[in-house]
Amino acid sequence: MSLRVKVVVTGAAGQIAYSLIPRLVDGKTFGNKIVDLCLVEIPQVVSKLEGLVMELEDSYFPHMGEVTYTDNFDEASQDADWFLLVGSIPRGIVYEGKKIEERSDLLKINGGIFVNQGKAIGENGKDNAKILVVGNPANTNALIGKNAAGKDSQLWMAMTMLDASRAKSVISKKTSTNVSEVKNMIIWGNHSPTMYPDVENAVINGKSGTEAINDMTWVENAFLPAVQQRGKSVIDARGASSATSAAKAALDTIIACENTTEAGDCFSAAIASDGSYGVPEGLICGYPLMTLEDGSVEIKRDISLSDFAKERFQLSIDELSSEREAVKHLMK
Ligand code: NAX
Repeated sequence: MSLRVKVVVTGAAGQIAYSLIPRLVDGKTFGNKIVDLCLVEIPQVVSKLEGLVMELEDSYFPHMGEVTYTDNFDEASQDADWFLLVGSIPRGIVYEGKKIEERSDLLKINGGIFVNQGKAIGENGKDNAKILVVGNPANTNALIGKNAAGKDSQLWMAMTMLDASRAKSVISKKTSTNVSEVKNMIIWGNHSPTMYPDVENAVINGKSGTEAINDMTWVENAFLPAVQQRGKSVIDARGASSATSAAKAALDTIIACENTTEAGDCFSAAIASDGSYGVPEGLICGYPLMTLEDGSVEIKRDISLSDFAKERFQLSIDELSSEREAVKHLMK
């Protein structure tokens, strides 16, 4: 196994990245490996990264290798093992004279970015590179990027770990358990308010979620809205979107991919459907995943869904299909 890992982070001057980047080199996320960082920003702000690099140097990180920054993604992507695609144009900003409010506008603008980044990753990234898309709309950005990369040996994921961690937190409060006792927490579908966090298949203190919670009224009226709308609640309270929790979720996704998943557990991320659970092939859909001993990441296939769960999951699948339709001009 290689003792060095090269990680590319886009959106490196943004708020998630500020919390994320130092923890990539703290010796916990990648264990003993030396981590080379390549930080990417748009030309308008790339010079700010000089300050971040100074802070990294000043922070005493024995596992930190070479650190570079650039606005040239092609250059950054050379031989990289991991890509954390955090950068994207957020909703609410004025872009080329127009305020970006609609998800469809967001899809259009960010879609273009992910075509170019995907192409570069396919051409220059390692054959077994792993790509985690954080920038929204994450699932469809990953779909566009994966399509442009055209290399099936690379693993494209969209982040749903934050949704899973939020769900674990709500369940732990309801059942007075530590968050670490909530396992097999699955987020089905899209990283959007249609996602379906699955209480029934969670394992809480060793018991099935259905048995431990035994209150579908609470699931429907309290739990689902709390998890699905948590991003908005954070924005309302903080005046800015989730940053430190999003960074932690990205780190947890890397750790989940780098280590074998324990029996009876799974982790959440969205990957390309192979038709599993009735999802149209190719959609980047939230699934229960496992990392096997050989390091490959697989969909866990033995989960059964109640009629209630199937109905909710279908809403998210339909949304993913309509997003794919909206960006089909960006796909080969
Ligand atoms: P910020 O606006 O603080 O930072 C984004 C950074 O990306 C900016 O510095 C911008 O210059 C840069 N950028 C834009 N286009 C780029 C490109 N083509 N190449 C490189 N850099 C580029 O946003 P932040 O709060 O850090 O959030 C980043 C993204 O994460 C947003 O799209 C946000 O919606 C998304 N989120 C996703 C979450 C998830 O669970 N998947 C949760 C948190 C967050 O909402």
